[in-house]
Amino acid sequence: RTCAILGAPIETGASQRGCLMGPASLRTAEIDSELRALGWDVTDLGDVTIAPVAPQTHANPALHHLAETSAWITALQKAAFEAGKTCDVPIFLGGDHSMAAGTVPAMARRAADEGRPLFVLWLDAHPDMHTLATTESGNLHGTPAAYFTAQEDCEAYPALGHAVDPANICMMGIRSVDQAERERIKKIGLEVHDMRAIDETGVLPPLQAFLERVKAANGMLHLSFDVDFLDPSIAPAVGTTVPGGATFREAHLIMETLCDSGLVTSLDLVELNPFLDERGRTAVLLCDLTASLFGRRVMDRMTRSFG
Ligand code: DIR
Ligand code: MN
Ligand code: MN
Ligand code: MN
Repeated sequence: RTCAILGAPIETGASQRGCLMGPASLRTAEIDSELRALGWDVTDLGDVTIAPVAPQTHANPALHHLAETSAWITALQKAAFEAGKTCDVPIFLGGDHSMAAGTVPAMARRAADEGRPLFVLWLDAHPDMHTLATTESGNLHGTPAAYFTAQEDCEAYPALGHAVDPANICMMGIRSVDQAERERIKKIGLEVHDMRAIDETGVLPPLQAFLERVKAANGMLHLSFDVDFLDPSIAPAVGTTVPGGATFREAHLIMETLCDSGLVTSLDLVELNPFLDERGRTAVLLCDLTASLFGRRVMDRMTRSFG
């Protein structure tokens, strides 16, 4: 089976700089050779770039870097769609989470071309469900899920070709939600398994129920993995750490279960900020989690340790 790696060095959506280095850091952690060792045919497509853009104003004066982020979204919708044509499973290396406003609609288009629905598993501390009108921080990495589900007040972004049905989204690990996001989640009936729910049931029951739905619908499945899904004690290299995140084994168990399902058809690895890391440990952990998703088993190889 084949996968392609596409770097998305975008950091204009985040509150602090550094995500630009995410793709380089994941390559330094040898994400490609780890996947090749598991039998995958891996092509590295390099990094997406954008041309310089003029600033753009908006009715919400809090917004940061709207024009630049929009340019990234346009470039990524195209590049991610092209990447998806070249392989079974494209892997998008971020970059802050605003890149999902490019990759997810691209994967929705890819699924539509096959006459299949796209499902999205969103692993994150945050639902990223702000519109351009409701974000108070103005950090656009808080907006991609509202954009690709075609919520209102995202008109200043590039036109959305292929939306995702909110009924096809499952969010897990959520533990930091703003009031406007809470109201929107309720209004559209989004499936959110917050950390309290994970504490109570573990990760498997909600994950398996979701995978059953994907399978029954013959869906394609995009995994959008935000580093801050993980507990900061194991994944410090992210600008928006929130205490009480997923443990090492919860995260690996999700990846192993997804691997067994055979349902994942694309992947975002987002919000890695190597500037905040301890000796590359977060990049290495992300590579090891990706390896679990692509077939590595506990008994086959020890994961790399840091201490
Ligand atoms: C917060 C934080 N909801 C905001 N969002 C983050 O700024 O809109 N998303 N960190 O990843
Ligand atoms: Mn800024
Ligand atoms: Mn996020
Ligand atoms: Mn987050």
